[in-house]
Amino acid sequence: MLRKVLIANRGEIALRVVRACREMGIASVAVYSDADAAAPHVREADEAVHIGPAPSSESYLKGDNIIAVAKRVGADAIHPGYGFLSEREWFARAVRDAGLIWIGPPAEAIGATGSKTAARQLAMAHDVPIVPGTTEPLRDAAEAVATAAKFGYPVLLKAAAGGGGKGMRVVRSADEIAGALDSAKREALNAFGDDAVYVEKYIEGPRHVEIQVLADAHGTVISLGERECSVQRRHQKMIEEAPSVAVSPELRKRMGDAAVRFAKAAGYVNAGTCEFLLDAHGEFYFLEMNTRIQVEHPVTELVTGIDLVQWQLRIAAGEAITFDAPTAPRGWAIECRITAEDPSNGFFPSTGRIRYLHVPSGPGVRWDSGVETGSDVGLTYDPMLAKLIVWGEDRAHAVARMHRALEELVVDGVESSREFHLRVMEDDEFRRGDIEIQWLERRLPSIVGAQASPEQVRTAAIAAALLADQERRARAGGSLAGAPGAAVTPAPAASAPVSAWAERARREGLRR
Ligand code: MV4
Repeated sequence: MLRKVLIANRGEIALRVVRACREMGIASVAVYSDADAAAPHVREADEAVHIGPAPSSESYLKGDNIIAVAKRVGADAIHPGYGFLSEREWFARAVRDAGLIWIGPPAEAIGATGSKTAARQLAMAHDVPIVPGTTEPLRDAAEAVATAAKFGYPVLLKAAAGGGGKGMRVVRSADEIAGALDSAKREALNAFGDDAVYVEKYIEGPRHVEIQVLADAHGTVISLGERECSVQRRHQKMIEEAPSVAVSPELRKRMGDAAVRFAKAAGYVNAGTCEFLLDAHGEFYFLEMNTRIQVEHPVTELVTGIDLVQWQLRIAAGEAITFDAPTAPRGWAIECRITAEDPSNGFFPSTGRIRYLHVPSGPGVRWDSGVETGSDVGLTYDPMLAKLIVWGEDRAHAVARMHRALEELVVDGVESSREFHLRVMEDDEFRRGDIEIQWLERRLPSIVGAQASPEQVRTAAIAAALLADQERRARAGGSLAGAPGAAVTPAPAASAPVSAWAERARREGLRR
């Protein structure tokens, strides 16, 4: 077994790994930037090492330094979490070359799945269905026009090195194709340093359904079933669940078998996820493999009873998978990503100190978070404050439980997505499971514009009256201002600097 694990990450996932280590009697080592000196993941780990200033390029992304720290503290393995260095082939290789155990797939498997065109070829060769289209980059616009004609409009131009929707263009007719190809290539070159673009048939209104796999180093690969991740906005998932209302036991078996075939073909070891589109006719298409533990892994843990992070550690240590793949999910799990964003203001990032945090609890509730009362929320890292995850006997029970848990949650000091998530739990279409990847964008106006509750109207009226009173007192000067020296409250500054948008845009590509 492993003795000491260095966690090359921060926030909730770092804490998640600390917890897995502690339950297994493995020592944990946190690393932290200036911004995270007081963070819970640092306090909870057995040891913590400062690795640099706040920007991740100078701390959490400095792979060579992190490896040096691991050697110095006598760690025998590195867990990368998600984001940051987790899917960098060079880092997985460097960790191994340094004589350390990499808690993730072999560098070769990251390489084999990294390019979309290569992954499509691998899928095709192993009977894993892919979206109709090419598996080679386009040479020029003429070839794009000819290919699109073959598959029929609309088509989607995609960056071969792509991810997160960058370098992607929907094309609905031949006269749009040359312009779309140019801009897709430019965007791909900018984002990935590679302008290769290929063509797929555009699937309208699919669901995003992914399969969790677990593979050991002895050739055993199992599927742990699906997660439904369709509730997303601009490629950021907001709500995930397991199982999916759209997946029957028979479809689960076929998708699971396809994911296992792909993982085997890629030489995959450890926890990984195969992403699929599932169309309205029940046809599924492999998109890509995510070669890391994912943000949404807890919903799978709750319906399978399997601790995925502990199995990541066991598999990295060479242990074999000793149990059979679960035949069916047990009950229903839903995860809400609670972010420091203001949904009523275009999800504008919110910053400040968390003055008070009340964490939901009670039956079937799990809270995975890297913040607490007193934490400062800035723009340097991802805006996710916490994952609120619930388990219920069935979907309706899980939705009711999530609603109850969200009502218990108090986040004071920064704006949060709590209200937004409450309104989604109340939404008729969501409650029917009637969702697909464009659902949230389409439904957002009615969700964020939802009628305020009588309680909210009352609170707002009281707040307005208090403010008006305060302003009257301020205008009247000292004589009306109550206690001597009572501060004249200045007009609140714009809630966040405009540069928050630039910061967000910069970060968008890093977030998963
Ligand atoms: C697609 C698609 C429709 N048709 N491919 C977006 C990111 C990348 N991972 C794949 N993506 C898509 N590929 C075809 N042929 C629609 C999307 C897509 C999407 C997929 C999963 C989750 C959210 C999405 C949001 C917009 C578009």
